[in-house]
Amino acid sequence: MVQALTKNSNVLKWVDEVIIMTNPKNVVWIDGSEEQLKSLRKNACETGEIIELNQEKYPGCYYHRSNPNDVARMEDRTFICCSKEENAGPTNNWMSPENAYELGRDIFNSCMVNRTMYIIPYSMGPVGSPFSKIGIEITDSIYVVLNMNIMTRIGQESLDELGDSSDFVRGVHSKCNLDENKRYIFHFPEDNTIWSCNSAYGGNVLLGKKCFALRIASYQGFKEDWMAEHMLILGIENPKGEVKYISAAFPSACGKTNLAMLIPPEGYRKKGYKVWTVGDDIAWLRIKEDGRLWAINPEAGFFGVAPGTNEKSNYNAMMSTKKDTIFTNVALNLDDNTVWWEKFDDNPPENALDWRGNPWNGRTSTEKGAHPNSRFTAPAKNCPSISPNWEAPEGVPISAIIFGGRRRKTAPLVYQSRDWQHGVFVGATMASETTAASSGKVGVIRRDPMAMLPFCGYNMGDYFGHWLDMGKKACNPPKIFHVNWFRTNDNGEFLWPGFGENFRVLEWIIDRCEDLVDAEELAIGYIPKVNDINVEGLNISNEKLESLLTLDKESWAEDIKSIEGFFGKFGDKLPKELNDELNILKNNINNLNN
Ligand code: OXD
Ligand code: MN
Repeated sequence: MVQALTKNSNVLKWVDEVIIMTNPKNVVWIDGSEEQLKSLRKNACETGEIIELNQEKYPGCYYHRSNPNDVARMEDRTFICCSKEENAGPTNNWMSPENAYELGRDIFNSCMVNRTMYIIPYSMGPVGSPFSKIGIEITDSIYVVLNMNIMTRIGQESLDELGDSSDFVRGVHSKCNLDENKRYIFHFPEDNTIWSCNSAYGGNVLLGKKCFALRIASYQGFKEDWMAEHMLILGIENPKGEVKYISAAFPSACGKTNLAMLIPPEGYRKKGYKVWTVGDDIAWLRIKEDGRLWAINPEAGFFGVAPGTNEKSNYNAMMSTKKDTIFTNVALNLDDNTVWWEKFDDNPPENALDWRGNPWNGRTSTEKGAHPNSRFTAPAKNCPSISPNWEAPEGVPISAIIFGGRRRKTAPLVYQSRDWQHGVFVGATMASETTAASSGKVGVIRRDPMAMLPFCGYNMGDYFGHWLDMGKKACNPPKIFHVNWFRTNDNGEFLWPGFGENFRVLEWIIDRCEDLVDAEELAIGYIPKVNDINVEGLNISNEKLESLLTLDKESWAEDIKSIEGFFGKFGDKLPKELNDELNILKNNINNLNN
């Protein structure tokens, strides 16, 4: 019998049940010690599960290739398994807990015979913070253990923090045999339980991340009066040394990691402005006695998309990956045993293996070297812009919430909601248009409320209600804004340069929060006066800036139709306040005269 790391009978009973179900050859409790991690890395290198990279250039870094059938989150295999279907709502796949447990038990049955089971205790959030929550993930994958070690705080400390409590999230993961037809990610919000089988891709198997910190936690927040959101958190320091914090929700692949690690334009840097990164993907928010919303980043690492990341587009992310990082599904340069991906630099390796492990020549091959969803798993503490407060147990106070999407025409560069209720409407109607690269069809709208469409663990109608409620409970809530970095002209060219220049928009947002700048009230909310966006040092014409801030009546009218269709799905679960806001918007747009 293996020595357990806890005497907590709730934990031990559950672990025993999983052992009986999966029947592993060995059981290993992960204590989080460097010694244990070292031996796991060695073991995984021996089996080929990971490859040690060039330790001079990439100390502590490893390379992993997943099965080509298993390279992304699978929304159609992801289920919310609560007792009543209506509580999962129209935007989630639902399965009854009975059916999901039965199906899961069938798949998990003896799936770890001849394998080692790893039991990973972990904390989402700094251990001991009043915001934090404990989870335990049982898995048969060393890759999962090593990634969880970067993305969360693993080991004995978390069990000590849990004590005798039964309040922990029970995660079971097995690669099984990576059978796509039996791949499921089941969430049981009523039981604090997650079961994931037949996948080894991060988003499906690092159960602390999307599964716990968003799907399960969003439901916990609904029950316990807090919020789990798909948001980055950053701090903006002005030359006086004052720091204001912003959290921002964007759909996947809209540049959250880039914004979280933004470097201000040179003119601002010279004056003493700085951006501090607190988190790049998830925020847990609570109301404190001061009536403000305070946020922590529950994660400890970045699980970032590699292609497109380079020293120009995101210097801080690149630096974060230079040590103790795991690279998944990128290209492997055989000359010096380092990594490469599209847009890494202008010098692709000629003697390489692509993400599938096939010989690949970056100069001549027409195929991509890295999978478009290839990833780096990097410790947050590596990031040069990491905030001194990123692990503050009390979190950071949020001044502004930003919602954003990828819209060609509809949304202006930035606008502010009239108040919290209107801001919730702005978040609830967030959307992104597909780009040619992602679907072959340009401009198809996917509505993605608060960027939580694939991550909300309960009925989104109730989720909107929870947002409205939190605004009523917080007497000093953040101001709510919407941004769109992706507006184009009639030739399809971007009007706004994006990246570090987005700081100019953040400055306007912070100034609005501090009542330092005026705005125009238009049909959709407050819009900057053209002269109030600082464009010093930026080569952009007034005409362009004006067109970034105009409203196009026709595309808003069309958007309203799409919102009506989307809201219709929620029936009487849609809070009345959101319909009221829709009616105000309709009226305002009708009265526009262009
Ligand atoms: C992510 C996502 O991986 O949102 O963060 O898909
Ligand atoms: Mn994300």
